[in-house]
Amino acid sequence: MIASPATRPATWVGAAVKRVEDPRLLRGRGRYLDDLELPGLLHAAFVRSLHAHARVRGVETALARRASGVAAVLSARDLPPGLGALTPRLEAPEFAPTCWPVLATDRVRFVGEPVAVVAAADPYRAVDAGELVHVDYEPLPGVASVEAALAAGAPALHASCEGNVLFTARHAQGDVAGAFARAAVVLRETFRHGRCSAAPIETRGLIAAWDGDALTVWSGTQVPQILRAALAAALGLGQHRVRVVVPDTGGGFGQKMHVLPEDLAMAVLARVAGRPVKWLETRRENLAAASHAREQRMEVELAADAAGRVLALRASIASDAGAYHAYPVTAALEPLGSAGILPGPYAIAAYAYEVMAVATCKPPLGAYRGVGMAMSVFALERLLDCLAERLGVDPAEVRRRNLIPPGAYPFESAAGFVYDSGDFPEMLARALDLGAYERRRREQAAARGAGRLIGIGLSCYTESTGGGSRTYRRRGMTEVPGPEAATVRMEPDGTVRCVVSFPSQGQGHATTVAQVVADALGVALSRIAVVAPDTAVAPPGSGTFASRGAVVQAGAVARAGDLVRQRLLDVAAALLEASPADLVLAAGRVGVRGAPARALDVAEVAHAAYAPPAGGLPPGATPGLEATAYFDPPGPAYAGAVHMASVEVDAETGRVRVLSYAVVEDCGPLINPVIVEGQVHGALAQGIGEALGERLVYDEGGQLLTGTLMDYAIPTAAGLPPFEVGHLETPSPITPGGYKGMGEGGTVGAPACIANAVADAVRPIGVSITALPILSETLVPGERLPDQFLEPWPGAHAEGT
Ligand code: MCN
Ligand code: SMO
Repeated sequence: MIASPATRPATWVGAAVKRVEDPRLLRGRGRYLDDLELPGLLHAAFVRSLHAHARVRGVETALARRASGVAAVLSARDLPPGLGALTPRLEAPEFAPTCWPVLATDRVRFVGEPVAVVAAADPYRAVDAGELVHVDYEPLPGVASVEAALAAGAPALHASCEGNVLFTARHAQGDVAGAFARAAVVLRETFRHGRCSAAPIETRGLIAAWDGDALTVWSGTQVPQILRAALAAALGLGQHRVRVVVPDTGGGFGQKMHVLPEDLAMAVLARVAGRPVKWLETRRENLAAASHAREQRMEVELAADAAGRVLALRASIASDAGAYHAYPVTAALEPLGSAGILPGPYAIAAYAYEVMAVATCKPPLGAYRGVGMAMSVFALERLLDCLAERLGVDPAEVRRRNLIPPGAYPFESAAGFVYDSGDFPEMLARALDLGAYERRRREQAAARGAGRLIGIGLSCYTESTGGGSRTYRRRGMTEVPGPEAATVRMEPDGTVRCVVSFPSQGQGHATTVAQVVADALGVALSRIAVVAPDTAVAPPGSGTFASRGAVVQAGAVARAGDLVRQRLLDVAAALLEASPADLVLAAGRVGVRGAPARALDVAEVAHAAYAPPAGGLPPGATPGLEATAYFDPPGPAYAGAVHMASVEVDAETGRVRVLSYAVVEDCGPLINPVIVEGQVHGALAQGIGEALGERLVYDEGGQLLTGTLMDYAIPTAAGLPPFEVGHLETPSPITPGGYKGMGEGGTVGAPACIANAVADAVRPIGVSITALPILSETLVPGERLPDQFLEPWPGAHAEGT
């Protein structure tokens, strides 16, 4: 049942409250970046590299400067001499930094890299003038793939990194060699994942405006404080002179947690133009030049005993990381994330991995929902199905034999991570039940008899969520702070304003934050406004990523709420002539326990807190009802889920139709079940898209062939099955309220689940699945299969500039 915000459930946390942001957003009254207007606003367009790899011999901007309506044109030589470049760091022994200039200086390393930028009176004139910028390129041999980048004699992309290797790391735990020596079954497979894009519906963009020496930017960033710090550092300004305002945002999905060269270039452009400037990425720019995700090769070996118990894993992982480290996550993010989570929710004693991030002439890999994890869940869950087949046991049974028993937590994985909580055997049982596994297996057998290719897939995963400073320092990340913060103020009329350090890109924080505050202050949701982050008023934090919102809400927001509650009770105690310990605060009223007549509306108490009564405030109390609290999430807390899907593959065309999808997830207690289910649905849609269609394809010249949403196939609601979602709540013992994150979960588990279902469907016709996305043409035997992954492009790109 959905409660309307006007009626108060027993507690707000846990109630299936409708999202308070939706009436505004669904009626088209949201204010996104492109809705913002400023007096004298100019519009920017970037001139981008046409080449995958080239020397830049010169950039001629004179013609563009003279074009109609043009206010400013910048190339690298017009940038202030001291302007910093983007050089994210990682404190790790085998990390080679890259320096990504704000506008290309002497070299470009991928198609789409920013070379110059124009500010003009409208976006069309900006683009037209951009075409008048002449860039003199000397094409160089490109580096199209990990194989090409590592080959002897490959062109070196950065002087700072030998052999194009940006990062390596390795780990070994337990008796890996012994386990492989005594194993009854050893499986080996190489899995691949293509490139994909977070493809938020609202592309990236930014407005920059100067007032004297102070810069304000509006951006749908996930990380306002990190963006502010990067702008301040690059421009040599104090952080107090840089303000980042986050308007309504139409999705980020990880892509908006990066600071990219355009962000810095815009600040300089507005300064030079002497007027505010807006830049909004086109879809083509977003697909071609914003961060990409996933592209990886993973070789995995699995050792198991005769009963199908996995004894050990060995993995070798190579990410095709693109041309530069993305700020602030670096190219270590994807391969290290994959390696760390590979053992999943299974009791596997021994594990060794080596990882590598390799520079190629493509946009940098960055964060995308399910980062790192989606790939390793795909690899391990595919191998478990292969193990089941080899031993002739049911795939569900193989998982049952390996899942961590609920009594074994805290459990140290063979990757060295401590999982805090979970009950995967129970989750598996519930998912099989919810997805009607037994019945669907019977139906599958009957359908196969009739020649239909029906398959059932499972995936189980555990997911690292809610990290704080310890998590990021352990990984060597220096630019991600860790803590979050919230300021809660009860206004003189008893309404509440809450400002948080972490923005929402669609996760519904205005609702879930308000639910937490409502419980702390005993007032209805309708009295609470959660204000979008603006670094001028929001306390410093880190940002929204790594599914840390729920953990942080319970930490920072509830703490600030409790501090205000304490002040409120102190003032009420003075007014009611009672001890604070004898007061009850609920349903917007403060009363004396056992004396129902002696009660005040919180508005009366709040008024007194700001306009002290004749008798004054209680001794020691100061006016006002406001508190700021900081919270460093203790995480990671390990959430998880079990997915079950059934699919049908068309034997003639290879087209895959997803017939059913069931998920049982565990993010601890739910703050808001409506929001959690919405998050699961959205994440599943992205995961299914990742499995079945989304693929950035490059040609031999390093040109992107899939630069529109006609070619880059994101899923639509019409192509998706109904989703059934169940919950198991094993509270985390390490987070406030026991919450664990879940915003990425569906995307972590869906590619593997769909891959297993498709593999199960096409097994009778001898097709195996080892690569994502799964292309229909690879499912039809006898067809010549297209090369799913790039061959290195041969050399200098012949086309003129
Ligand atoms: N929640 C809850 N109870 C829990 C756990 C979560 O009610 N036990 C709620 C939270 O309060 C929050 C939502 O579910 O409103 C997601 O919470 P959480 O898992 O903590 O994730 P974050 O809020 O930190 O959001 C980040 C996460 C990530 S990393 C990506 S990527 C992603 C995602 O959220 N990007 C999104 N979901 C997205 N959804 C939308 N619409 N747009 C994006 O860009
Ligand atoms: S990819 Mo999510 O922003 O961690």
